[in-house]
Amino acid sequence: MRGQLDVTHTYMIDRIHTSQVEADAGSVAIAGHVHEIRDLGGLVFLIVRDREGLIQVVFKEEREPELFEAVQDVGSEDVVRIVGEPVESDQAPGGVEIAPTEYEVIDEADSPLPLEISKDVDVDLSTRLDNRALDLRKPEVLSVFTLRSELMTAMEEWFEAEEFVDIKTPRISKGGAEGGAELFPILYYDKDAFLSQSPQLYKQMLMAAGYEAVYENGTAFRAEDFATSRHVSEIAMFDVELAYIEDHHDVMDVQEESLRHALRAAAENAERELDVLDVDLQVPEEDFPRITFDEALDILETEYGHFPDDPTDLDTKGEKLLGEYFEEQGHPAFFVVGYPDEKFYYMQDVEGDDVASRKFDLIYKGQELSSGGQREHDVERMVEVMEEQGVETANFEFYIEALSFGTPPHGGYGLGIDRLVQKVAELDNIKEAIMFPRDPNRLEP
Ligand code: AMO
Repeated sequence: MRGQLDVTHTYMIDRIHTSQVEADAGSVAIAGHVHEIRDLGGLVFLIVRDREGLIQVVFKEEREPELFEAVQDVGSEDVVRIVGEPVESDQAPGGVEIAPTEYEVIDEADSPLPLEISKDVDVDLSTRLDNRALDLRKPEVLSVFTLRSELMTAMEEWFEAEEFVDIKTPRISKGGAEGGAELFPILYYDKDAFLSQSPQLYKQMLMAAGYEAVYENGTAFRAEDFATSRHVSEIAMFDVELAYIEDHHDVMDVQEESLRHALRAAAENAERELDVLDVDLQVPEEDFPRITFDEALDILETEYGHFPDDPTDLDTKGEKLLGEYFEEQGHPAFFVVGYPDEKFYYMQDVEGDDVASRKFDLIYKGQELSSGGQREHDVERMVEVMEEQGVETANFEFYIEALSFGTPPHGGYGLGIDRLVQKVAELDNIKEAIMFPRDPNRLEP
């Protein structure tokens, strides 16, 4: 963790965190949820949980009869505050236990609990998500989100240090850049509108406007009808755009360095979380390999006899196999560059290029994490591509116009944060990386 949340302000309930409790340091106050209760006759062990961990409190009938009597009514997940003397104990988690001198139940929890918090019982993901507010209490789930917070803080830190401007683009739009079928329609007063699929058009308009380098830590909505472990309907997207680039390699450099910085920060500052999650996070210190799309197809064919169904894209299996191929060579992350038949905003068919487009994907641990590339800043050329592709230019007039008043060469990418967290925390399903995920069948909690 980035340091302890300071819970000792005078206006807060008097307590310290469980992780700050030291044996023989004099009386302390702690507060948290009752994680576990063990009743051994004349002895009651309470394991109390706060954001920083667990601590054992031992109530002895002989030693503190009144508190012992009071604790008989305690229930799992009650919120309690305990004052007492920390003493060394080999059997206690963390090697310290508290002998209580004060005990107070701040709030009682209803019982029975619909979901076990402390016991490692195998519950399917759907039940966990139905009871997400309770599921989020589990130390291993909390660790996912403190790790996520660490990654995002470090990511933003990198872009701030590099003087990128933090932007916010609209979540409500008249159309989308990524494909009509994936738009969520909404009623906007008396007009039809959509939830934003991506800040794509806006970040490019900001390049035309001279903002030079921007990032947006935002949300994107995709109405894909999926049932996979890597798709959700509401995604956390980290978008980046920068101008005056030579080519798409400058964009990949930014992505590579910022991701390495975030992973390093997680490895250093989220040690406890990684430990709880049993993850050995290896930071890819070497340059990420950059292979062309054709080279990717070659590897799949010669090494695995695999041919993606769509010859212009890599399929899930193809990404996974390429992931294994590069992982064996010590590269968990690599770029695939030059996808054919790309969206109109990517620069394509450039004379002298050995690739069909300047579009790349970043693949990390066998899964696509981001798409990006150099954009077409020559508006006439872009409109030609739009027409070739049958894109209705009338829907993009504000964008075409914005780019027609002088636009520097630029490029960028969109990084799927939920997928990043899924891969770093080694979670089976992307939904485990999201506090309250949305999919075609889930609108609550
Ligand atoms: P793209 O559509 O590839 O590119 O999205 C970028 C990244 O966002 C994540 N992502 C998703 N994650 C979970 N569930 C989904 N349904 C989902 N859809 C996308 C992925 C993906 O790599 N405008 C371009 C980016 C750019 O060129 O700047 C775009 O949105 O990790």
